Amino acid sequence: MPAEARAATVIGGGLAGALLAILLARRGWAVEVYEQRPDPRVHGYAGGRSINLALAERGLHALRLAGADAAVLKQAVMMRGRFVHPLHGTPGLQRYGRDDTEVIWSINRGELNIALLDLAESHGARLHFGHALERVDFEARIAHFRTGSGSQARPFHALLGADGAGSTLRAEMARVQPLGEHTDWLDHGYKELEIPPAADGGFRIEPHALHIWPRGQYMCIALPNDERTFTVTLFLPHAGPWPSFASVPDGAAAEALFAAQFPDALPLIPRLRADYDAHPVGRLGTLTLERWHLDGRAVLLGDAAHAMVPFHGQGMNCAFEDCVALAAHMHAAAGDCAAAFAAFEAERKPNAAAIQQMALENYIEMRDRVDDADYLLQRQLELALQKRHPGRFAPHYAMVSFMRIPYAQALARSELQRGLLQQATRGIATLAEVDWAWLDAQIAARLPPLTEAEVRG
Ligand code: FAD
Ligand code: E1W
Repeated sequence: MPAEARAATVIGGGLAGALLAILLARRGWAVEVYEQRPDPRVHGYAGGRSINLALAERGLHALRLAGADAAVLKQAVMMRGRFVHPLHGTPGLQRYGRDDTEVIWSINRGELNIALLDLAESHGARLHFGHALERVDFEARIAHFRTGSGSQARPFHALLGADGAGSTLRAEMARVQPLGEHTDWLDHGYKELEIPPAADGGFRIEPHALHIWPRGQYMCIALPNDERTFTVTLFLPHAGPWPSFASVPDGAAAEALFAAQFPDALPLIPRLRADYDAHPVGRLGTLTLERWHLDGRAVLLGDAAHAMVPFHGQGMNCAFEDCVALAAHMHAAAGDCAAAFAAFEAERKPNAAAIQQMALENYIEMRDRVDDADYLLQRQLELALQKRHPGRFAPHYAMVSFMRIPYAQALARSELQRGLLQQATRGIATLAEVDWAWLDAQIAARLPPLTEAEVRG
């Protein structure tokens, strides 16, 4: 194919943009990356706060394909399960998987981004920091960037939009052709706080877990950082009766909320007042588009195409799966970007919609159900059924976090399984009372075996 056909301009040097640049540059593509922020390797990462993310098998697999897994895992903290802190009752660890091969990883967003940018550059991608996309002339194929020293015009062959939930490229594409865009804002937002190390320099609570304080209509979570701190995220409704961000307007009110509802967490967060006052309330929502691309000229991926609520910890993982799929389609289409983008959209749109739905459903689960007896019994039953029907029954969490079965198939199987789990546990208190004959017959009849491809992708 002609050399200019194997050229791509990536908008956004965040998580998806940097990974996509690696995957294309490694295959010999000429890749330019334009990122609005300054180089985080020189200027530090946005704000300097430690923000972490959960990396699961889908994201880790993409990092392996990019040769980035070792560099990333070096700085990761293993999380074996969710550590639930009920208001009354005993806190404890609920394992995510069967053993330490089924775990997820807490990684620092800034360090991850820097590792990916370094690798992209080492494979020949050219990075342009301090370049914010502001206008695109799709007729002339020229993109205009705002820089510290005025506006810059750059010709392009194809634009790959990894510029996040507030994507400027998306807005520019929509001026040429409506994308069928819709955002469903969640009526809850979030605020980030921090648990510093203990006096002896160690972790203040169990390091190898994702901590959850479920409180029915709202919750707190904490993920470990390798510097022995935890990033705490408080999720509350924006408005309405206490507690909401409207009714907890400042640090003093937040301290009262924690004293009443998160009494074990309060002494762990010494800078609660100041951080609550200083940090913004983040907004959360689900973004859907009918179209992800403008023929062969531009395509969107990651949050720019399908931002989701964070409650399954899959936004980045899904964005990384997008990168692998898009790079593969672009390479296979031998320069026909319109065909590649159409094939990418067809493959990924149903899967993005599925994880968006599962992420919304998981908020209710996390804030309201993880400390219920019937929830725990259903999780036990899932593990028992996985043993009884290996290759056929996989727990919901395992399909999303430890397997690479397409999200849409994971969702379909989970919905069917949920019905069985509910029916099988109705009115009983222990697994000894389960009607195994009925359940085995249902599973044999209704759940087709998982294929190797569904498990490995
Ligand atoms: P981003 O990471 O947002 O990157 C976009 C990049 O584009 C940025 O660098 C930005 O500066 C740049 N940019 C923006 N506009 C322009 C422009 N005009 N010109 C040039 N550059 C531009 N996901 C997980 O998998 N696990 C988790 O545990 C998890 N936890 C989360 C917790 C919270 C509270 C939230 C809000 C999200 C969480 N996510 C998680 C989701 C995850 O953060 C996103 O899905 C992921 O960052 C998407 O990557 P992206 O590259 O598409 O976008
Ligand atoms: C994970 C922000 C965030 C990130 C996550 C998760 C959750 C709750 C949240 C989902 C989960 C890792 N989850 N945890 N336990 N059960 N489901 O797995 O990333 Cl709120």
